[in-house]
Amino acid sequence: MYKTDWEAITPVDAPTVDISQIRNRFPILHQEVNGNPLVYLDNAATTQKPDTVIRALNTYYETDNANIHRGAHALAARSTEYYEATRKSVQQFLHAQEAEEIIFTKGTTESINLVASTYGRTSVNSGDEIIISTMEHHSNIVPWQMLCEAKGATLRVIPIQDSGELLLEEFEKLLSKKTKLVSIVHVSNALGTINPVAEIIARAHAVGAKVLIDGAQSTSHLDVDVQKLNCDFLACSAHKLFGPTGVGILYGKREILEAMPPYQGGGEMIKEVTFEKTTYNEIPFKFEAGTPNIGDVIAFKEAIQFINDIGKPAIRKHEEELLNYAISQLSAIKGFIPVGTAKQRVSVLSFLINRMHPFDVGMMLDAMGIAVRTGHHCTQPLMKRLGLEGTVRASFSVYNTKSEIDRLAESLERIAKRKN
Ligand code: C6P
Repeated sequence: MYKTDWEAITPVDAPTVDISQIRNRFPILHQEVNGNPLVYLDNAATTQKPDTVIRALNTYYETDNANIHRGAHALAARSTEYYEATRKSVQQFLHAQEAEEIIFTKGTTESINLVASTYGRTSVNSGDEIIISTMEHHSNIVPWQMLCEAKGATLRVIPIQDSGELLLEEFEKLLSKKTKLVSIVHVSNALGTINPVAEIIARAHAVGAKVLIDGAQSTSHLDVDVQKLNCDFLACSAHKLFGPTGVGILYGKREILEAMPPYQGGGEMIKEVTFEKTTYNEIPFKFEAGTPNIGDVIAFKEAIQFINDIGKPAIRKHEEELLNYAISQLSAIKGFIPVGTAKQRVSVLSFLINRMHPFDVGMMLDAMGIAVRTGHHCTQPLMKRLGLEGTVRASFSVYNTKSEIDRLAESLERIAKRKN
């Protein structure tokens, strides 16, 4: 039997968040859209940024801007110090053993592609198998398809139940000595399902496979501990963690990263270059060719600080209250059809209204000042499995309130009645 993952359990004694203090930190939330106060419920797409992140980005360009790891001047030294301080913060945030195991990329997508084109290039061969699941984001499908095509390997897919939960017995059947890698989403962006990744990792390791966790949606809601999970790789994006866009994280175990070939060639990733031969830098620099996104990485540290100041348990408790409240309020609407009803989920709610086209519902909500995402959410194979073109998705973050959910419910009630 698969255990419930430790990280999915809400700490009952978590403190209550000070919601007005938190909202005051987000300038963007205090505006009107289409004549109504903005209700931002598209947090799974990207979260808004607190004042400290915005200020840090400004301060960097006003006072510190310089290239890192090379200049012989004060600004370069300062920029390097701040950039590396963010790496240390990310290490602590993910509970990684060493800061060198944290590589900066431009997002989850690039982190997964990095593993596919480096680890994949040397470790996946003809006849090997890679396992993903039906609920993957396109970022965790296409790189593996491309790799399998290039190498003559096979992509296997774990099926799901109608509730949006993995069929774990089927996963067991897919595992074999041929399995080279299991690449699995921790939390579904389309349905909110929390997958039991600790167990999946243990089963995959038992057949000698490595495991990559797509943590794009889990790191913002759960306390993800890469050492406890024992994953080999984890990918996530700063912009879903109250940080800037254009910054991604790849965590990898030291010995695996050291054995992998570099990703891109260029400056920074080298030790010595001659026309005959180039030797490569140590990790993490081996994987960070060229001038990185310095200012945004530096500002990301403030986003982690924001999360740490509130505390993951308090965030999780608040978001669970919002999810439960939203389920109870929206379920009362005639014509509300939930999509995805997993027992373990984060504050993401996918639904349909009266079989209306999701885009039409999204446009009507927008006219009322409510921001949601509609469509296939970059999970077309999942939508196909569910027999849908897409859904309406409301995703809640720590700055959302029950009164915003009331606004959503009232608006959906009006939309549902209009079409009845
Ligand atoms: N999902 C959503 O609205 P990037 O774009 O590289 O930061 O993240 C890609 C990605 C990978 N995996 C999962 C599970 C994700 O949710 C995402 C991004 C956004 O659901 C934009 S499509």
